[in-house]
Amino acid sequence: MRFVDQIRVHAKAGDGGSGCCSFRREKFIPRGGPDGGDGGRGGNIVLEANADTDTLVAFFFEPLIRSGRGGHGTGKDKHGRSAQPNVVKVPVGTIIRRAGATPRDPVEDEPIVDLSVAGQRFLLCKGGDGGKGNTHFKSSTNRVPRQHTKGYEGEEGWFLMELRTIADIGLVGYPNAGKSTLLGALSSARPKAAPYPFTTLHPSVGVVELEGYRRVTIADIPGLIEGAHENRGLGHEFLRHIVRCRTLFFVLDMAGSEGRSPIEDYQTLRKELRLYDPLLAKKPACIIANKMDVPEAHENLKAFKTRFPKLKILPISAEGGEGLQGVRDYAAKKLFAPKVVPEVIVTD
Ligand SMILES: Nc1nc2c(ncn2[C@@H]2O[C@H](COP(=O)(O)OP(=O)(O)O)[C@@H](O)[C@H]2O)c(=O)[nH]1
Ligand SMILES: [Mg+2]
Repeated sequence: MRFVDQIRVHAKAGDGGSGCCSFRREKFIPRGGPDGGDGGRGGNIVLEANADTDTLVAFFFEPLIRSGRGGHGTGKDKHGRSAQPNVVKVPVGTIIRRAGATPRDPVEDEPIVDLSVAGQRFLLCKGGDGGKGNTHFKSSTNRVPRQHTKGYEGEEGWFLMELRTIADIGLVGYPNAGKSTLLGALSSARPKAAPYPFTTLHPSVGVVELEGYRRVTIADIPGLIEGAHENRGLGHEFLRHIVRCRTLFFVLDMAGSEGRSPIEDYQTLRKELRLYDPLLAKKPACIIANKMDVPEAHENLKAFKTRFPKLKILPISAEGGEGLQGVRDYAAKKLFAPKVVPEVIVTD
């Protein structure tokens, strides 16, 4: 099974309960008026971005979302019970699009919601209103109304859920550039490992503690190779993961080990990203010049700076623990604007 970061689901909110047709029956009131209560509302389906969930795998096994129907109205003007909403937890960073009823149907380009902040809620399908009891149909000309209405149907639809947020910082680089070493050196905690049987591409995420109790997440996303944009290797899997990292840190082997050239490496990395999604090329990014403990690295860094004078370059030795404070400071500066909570479209 693959890392589930995209899944089509069908959601249907509860139908409303029916209104009731009933008349008062009491001692000494032989022909009482109508007293049929209204039906209750069907339960809404509400999505909630949840920070403790990091996969859509639950929907892989159960791609149907439902909520309860409203109770029917009863006599003595008793209204049916409204059903509780079904609040469905999805990972922070889940994007919802309208889809068709079969996998071949097109998916709408424009998302209907991006659940990007923990706690954010979105009303996906509204429960149906309850029907009206016969009390509502009483009039001067109709004292014995038998009309009552059925409950309305709950909204339903097919949706595509897509998970795109991985971390604040995505480490992008060729194998052996030092991404894993850097992640280990920077991060104090690892969020609980998600139980994906598919591990080769599963991004490894760490938490970096910054001054003032601020924290950012950083992801080591292995697997970028040349031709990734053509889906070579597991290219698209990889690229989809980095789309929603807020910033990218390109990790380069500045020592040029194994005959690599940092300049070429950087150009190829950028090219792969651009060919996959031009937006990726516009993402805020900086260069981590790693392995600066190796003497040759200094020459290479000089050449690199001459070639790319405008790039922000942070020289480090991930293994030797040099320059890591510079990386933290840069992360704090770039990422630690207070998070704006996007307007919640509908809350229940
Ligand atoms: N000399 C030197 N070697 C490093 C440094 N950082 C990582 N390495 C070595 O480079 C190799 C690849 O590192 P790794 O973190 O696994 O790279 P990844 O494939 O990008 O995750 C390992 O043998 C590391 O010990 C560094 O700062 N200096
Ligand atoms: Mg690694």
